Amino acid sequence: MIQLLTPEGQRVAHPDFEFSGDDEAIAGLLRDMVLTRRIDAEATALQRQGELGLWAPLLGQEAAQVGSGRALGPNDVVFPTYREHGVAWTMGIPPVTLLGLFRGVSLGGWDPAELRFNLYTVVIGAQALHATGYAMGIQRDGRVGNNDGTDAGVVAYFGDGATSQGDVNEAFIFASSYNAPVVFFCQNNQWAISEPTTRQSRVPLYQRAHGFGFPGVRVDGNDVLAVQAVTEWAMRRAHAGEGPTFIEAFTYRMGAHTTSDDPTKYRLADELEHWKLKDPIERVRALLQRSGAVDQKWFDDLGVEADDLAAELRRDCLALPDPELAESFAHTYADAHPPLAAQGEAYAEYAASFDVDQQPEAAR
Ligand SMILES: Cc1ncc(C[n+]2csc(CCOP(=O)(O)OP(=O)(O)O)c2C)c(N)n1
Repeated sequence: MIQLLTPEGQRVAHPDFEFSGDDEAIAGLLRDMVLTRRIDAEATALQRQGELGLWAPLLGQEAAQVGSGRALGPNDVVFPTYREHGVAWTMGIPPVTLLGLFRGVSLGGWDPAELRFNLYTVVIGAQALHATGYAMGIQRDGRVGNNDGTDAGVVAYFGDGATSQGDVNEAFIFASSYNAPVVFFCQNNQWAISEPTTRQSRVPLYQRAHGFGFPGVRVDGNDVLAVQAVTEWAMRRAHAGEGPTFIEAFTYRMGAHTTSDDPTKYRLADELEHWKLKDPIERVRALLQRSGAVDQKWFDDLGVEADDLAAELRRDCLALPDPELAESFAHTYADAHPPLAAQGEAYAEYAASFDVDQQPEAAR
């Protein structure tokens, strides 16, 4: 397993991978992870208070998401699953737009083309095929192997459970057959809801890639420096036209699968205690404290920034407008067509039937 920073916050060397950033870059990664965790905690609280229908917490996966997100270049395109709040943060998605989805007032809210971050995918593994098809398109557009700053790549995020899904395996075959510039980034958080990874795969997940004919690596998913270094390497391969890579980020989902799940029903408490010692944020904090790269005021300011961000998120979430259902007839298809117009009219008539002022006196 590739590691550049131990759980105790000691940097270690690896023969093939090196973190390219300086102290400032490391502090930036810590800031990203702390703010991501704060957004996640606030969203979880909002769900518990009935303000969101559901939330998929990422607690414990901050390094896997921030490290990989920060490895992406200006032309790269992301196909996420439903838990990629930290990647979304690195791509510049305003966090409140994510909450809009889970509050049920929006079907997205950001422009995937502009932000290069596609919509969340709840259908397990479907985005692996979308990502591979998109990568094949990039390749045919001549956007790989130019080595002039225009090269592009694609990242598909998914969980360990998704690797059991047909779509993901089909994506592997297409990506390998066509040498597509796609990085498959698997966050092995050990559980697919209540199903442990070990029951789904007889070999470590990264080894499966070799059977499809492309490199697979396992990185310490709680080590943000290693995740960034490994993802940069995989993106360089994609950009250079060297084909797909599979990254298994070995991590742990410290919270529930979603807010409607209770992991105490299937997981031992000891397991969680063990992983708490590998916390992705604490090891970077220890490193920066020991090296003196930042002072105590920097940490204090970050705490204030995180609380302010959470307060703003809460305020903006509660202020999100409810959608007009009638609008969905305008947004479902690119162009209008007669059956849709008829459905829209039928809906308008039905909705009006609830307006008592519109009804005759006898019917009220
Ligand atoms: C095609 C499909 N089958 C089943 C489900 C129900 N489902 C939702 S999440 C989940 C487990 C996913 O596990 P994993 O891929 O490891 O992702 P994690 O949430 O652990 O990151 C399942 C089976 C679904 N959303 N889509």
